[in-house]
Amino acid sequence: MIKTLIPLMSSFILPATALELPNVLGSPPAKTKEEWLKVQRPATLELFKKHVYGRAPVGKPDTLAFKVLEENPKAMDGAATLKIIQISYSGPGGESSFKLITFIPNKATKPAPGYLLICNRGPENIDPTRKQKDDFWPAESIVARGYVAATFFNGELSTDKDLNFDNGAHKVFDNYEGERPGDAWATIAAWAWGASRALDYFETDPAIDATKFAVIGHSRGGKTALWAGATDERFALTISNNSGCTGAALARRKQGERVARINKVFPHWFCGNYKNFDGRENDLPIDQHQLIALMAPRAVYVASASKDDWADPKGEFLAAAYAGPVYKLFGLKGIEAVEMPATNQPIQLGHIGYHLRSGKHDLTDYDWEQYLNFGDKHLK
Ligand code: GTR
Repeated sequence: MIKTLIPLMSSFILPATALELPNVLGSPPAKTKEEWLKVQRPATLELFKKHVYGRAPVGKPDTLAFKVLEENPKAMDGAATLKIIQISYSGPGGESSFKLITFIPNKATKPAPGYLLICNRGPENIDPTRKQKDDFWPAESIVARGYVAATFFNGELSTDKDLNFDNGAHKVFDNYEGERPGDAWATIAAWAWGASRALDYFETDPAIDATKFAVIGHSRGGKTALWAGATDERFALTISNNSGCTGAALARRKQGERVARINKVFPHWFCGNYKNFDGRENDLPIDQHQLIALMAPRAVYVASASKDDWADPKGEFLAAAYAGPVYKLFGLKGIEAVEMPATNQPIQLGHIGYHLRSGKHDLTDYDWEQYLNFGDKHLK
């Protein structure tokens, strides 16, 4: 593996402690966007499948079906139409389904763009009746800005503690002879698969513009959003909120949560092969700046919180910055800086956005405000 000392952009100033990272442009480095798309992007994605997130056994299944469970054209005091869709699928292991909650702005005069939140918190955070409201999913504000507010609960695709992979999408599609392969998908990949199936639904709804959709998640949901954006090029914008280890943060910085720790406490999140890198971050064939680069030329946003050392804000920032050379191949701007911005000073110049919110590990109104501003540039 060819490693390059960063930075890779001539305009960049060397950071004080240079990390040795795999070249974001691949090996040998792509020199044109065509080379990137044809050779190095697929090769990079393959490395993440094989060593980190695992391989989904199926994309859009032939058995995928949508059923409207509830529809209310006067939700949110008339501002939105609420649709709760049951997304069901079947395969060798039987059938399963999950619920997609969708508020479509009524004032829209054309198919509306939107934000799909992968919810890793409880039902009270995504209450479709809106009796309970929470900053984690400010659906009213999203709708007021002209966007579809959509969400689903990750645990309906695969529970967040299940080590046997015996429910949801795993129960339906896992069909391995003998031992589970080291590159078999795990829960993060199953949640990301669910995000893609939600997008399949949006493609069928004439009130929704599925070509202008953001996928967003917080923490483990942020790791999932990045994987969804990497594996499904239909997502126009990918947003990682405080995703940390094996999300946006560079593994080789070895700050905050580390690979061995995440594999020990959450053995069901990543594929079996990822455990080969416990305590061996430098031997990973990829690092997380390359995951962010897989979004190019689509828009991507990474956000950190100042008191979230566990997620390594600086590692998240640098990964976003070091994805830049791939965007350059497309003639697009990235972050264009290697110094972290001050708190609450969002960088939204180009196709890679970043902010460091003051405060703790969370998804807040402040974060959403920045994501909606970024969406105004890239989704409208
Ligand atoms: C933590 C975990 C992080 C992050 C977080 C969350 O316990 O160490 O990687 O994902 O949970 O999802 O809230």
